[in-house]
Parts: sequence; structure tokens; C-alpha cells
Amino acid sequence: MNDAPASQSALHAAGPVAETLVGVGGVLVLGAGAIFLGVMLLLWRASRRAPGTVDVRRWVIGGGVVFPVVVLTALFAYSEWHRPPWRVAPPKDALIVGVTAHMWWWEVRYRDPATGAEIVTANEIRIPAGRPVYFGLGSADVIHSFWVPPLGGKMDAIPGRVQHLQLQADRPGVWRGQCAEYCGAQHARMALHVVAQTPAEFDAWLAAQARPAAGSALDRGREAFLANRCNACHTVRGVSAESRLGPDLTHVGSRLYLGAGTVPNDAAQRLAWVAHTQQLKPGARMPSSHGRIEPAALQAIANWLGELQ
Ligand code: HEC
Ligand SMILES: [Cu+2]
Repeated sequence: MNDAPASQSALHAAGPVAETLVGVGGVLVLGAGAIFLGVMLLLWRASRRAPGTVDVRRWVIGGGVVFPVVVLTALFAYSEWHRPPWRVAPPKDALIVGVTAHMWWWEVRYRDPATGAEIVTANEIRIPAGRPVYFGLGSADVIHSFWVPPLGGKMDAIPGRVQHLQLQADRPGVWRGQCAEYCGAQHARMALHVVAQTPAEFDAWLAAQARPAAGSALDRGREAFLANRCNACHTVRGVSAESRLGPDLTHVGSRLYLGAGTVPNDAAQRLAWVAHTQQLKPGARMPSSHGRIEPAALQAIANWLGELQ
């Protein structure tokens, strides 16, 4: 993985669905530009003609009715023809990923191909390059919208419904996505990252995610995590699985960012996130721990989170 900031540009397509959208968008922009120029030209000509010499009826019917009907019908047919596949059934070779939007983070679910067990993670979606990925999108609270512009289209996540979206990355890389439907105070900090890997790397990653948390029960950080009831909201498989109010932290140390793209996941930011959550992401549904948990225990928790690879 390189260190360049992950692209969120809809113009730099990294997969077939996004390429189609860029192509259709280009045709629409060129067509609109040509029509705009044509209208300006007519306006210029009209301004130079004497009043009363224009056949108004002909222009209103031709330019105001016939022309738009022909152009819009053609555009409709063209864009329908190129519409990305939003079919209800996933293609046979697709990877299926469940995504549930929360205020203001993304819960991500896979099936372990070996056991069929559910694997839960958050805010970072790893996918194998070159294979279609079929998303089932839901929401736990309000309407959100799932959008990773370099990889494909956008789809709303609506409470009480499962929506579908298919994306594909042509090559390994990291791309940024963003909630695209205003959903409250921290809508802007509701990003996600898609990491496309080679199929072998992806399989190894998925197998690692399926395992329970690493580390020993004697770890000070683990003790402090439980003693301070972080597990009232967070699951760490193999340690505590009481709640899913917050992101699953079983392998949080392996993720690129914390807080849905709010801070990079390094040692200093892990401590800062737990201590000063409300400063980094005001309104986030997790309390700051600064002043509530003594510094040594906080440091131990942050170190332990880093070890949850
Ligand atoms: C009241 C529920 C609640 C409690 C208690 C809580 N958290 Fe959280 N935590 C959340 C929520 C919700 C998020 C997601 C915040 C966001 O990004 O908007 C979160 C996010 C996180 C993240 C970032 C995960 C990621 O992948 O982005 C870490 C790490 C974390 N919490 C650690 C802790 C620790 C350590 C404690 C105990 C000191 C704790 N949390 C207590 C609800 C809680
Ligand atoms: Cu949003």
C-alpha cells in the first residue's frame, strides 16, 4: 500500500462500473456544451435581426418542443443502455459484503468461506481486485448514501430496506468513499476506505479477520478496556461480545484509519482518539475518556488496540 492520499475522484475510474459512468458523464457534458454554444450563437444572430422578421411559431415549436423531445429521448435511451447492472441477484463469482450505515460510521460484514461464520469489521472494506463485489446496504438509523466514486455508482442506505450495489476494482489500490446523504452533525466525517488486494492477499486477510482477537488475558490494556466498560459498546471477538453499538474492534489495529476516516491509525492517534473523541469528532456516539480514565490505563488501552491486528 502506498502513502499517497486515497483518491475520491469520480473522474479517475479504477473499475468497469466507474469507467462506464465517466464515459456517460463525458457524453452528457459534451452534448450540453454543444447545445449551449448553439443557443448562444442563435442568440447572437437574433440580436442582429430586425424585429418582426423571425417566424416565432416555427422557432417555438422546433426549438422549444421538437428539439428537446428528440435530444432528451436520445439521452434517456443512451444512459439506460449504459446503466450499471443493478440487478437483484449477484453474479455467480461475486464477493458479497454487507454494509450497515450508522451515525457516523460503517459496519462491514463478510462470510467466512471456510465456516460460514460472520466476520464483522468497520469503515474499511477490503476486496479482491478483478472480481465483482456485491453490496447489501442497510442503515441502523437515518438515510445515508454509500459512494466510492472511483469504483462505481452511489446507492442510498435506507432504514428497514436492503439496497444493492455492485462495484469492481481493476487493480490493487486504496480508494476513499464518503457518505453522500446528509445524516447529521458528523456526516462530513463519515468516510470509508476500500482496499483492493490481489486475490491471494485478500484471502489471507479474510482468514485473519475470521480469527478471534490476538493477545493474552493478562494484558493491562485488555483489563482496562473491560474495567472501563468499553465493551458496553464494542465487541472484541474472543474477549467480549456484548454489544454492537460501536465498531467491532477485534482487528482494529489492522485498519488504516479510526473514526471513519477521521484520524490515521497510528500509536499517537489511537491514544488521542480514545482520550479526546469529542474533540476529534464532536457529537460522535462515544464519550471522551480524558479525565475519566487515568492516563496510564488509557495508554495501556491504546497500546492494546494497536496489537489487535
Ligand atoms: C457509548 C458507546 C461507546 C463506548 C462506551 C465506547 N465507544 Fe468506542 N466507539 C463508539 C462508537 C459509536 C464509535 C464510532 C464513532 C464514529 O466514528 O462516529 C466508536 C469508535 C471507536 C474506535 C474507532 C474504531 C474504528 O474502526 O474507527 C475505537 C478504537 C474505540 N471506539 C475505542 C473505544 C475504547 C477504548 C473505549 C473505552 C475507553 C470505547 N471505545 C468506549 C461507541 C462507544
Ligand atoms: Cu451522511
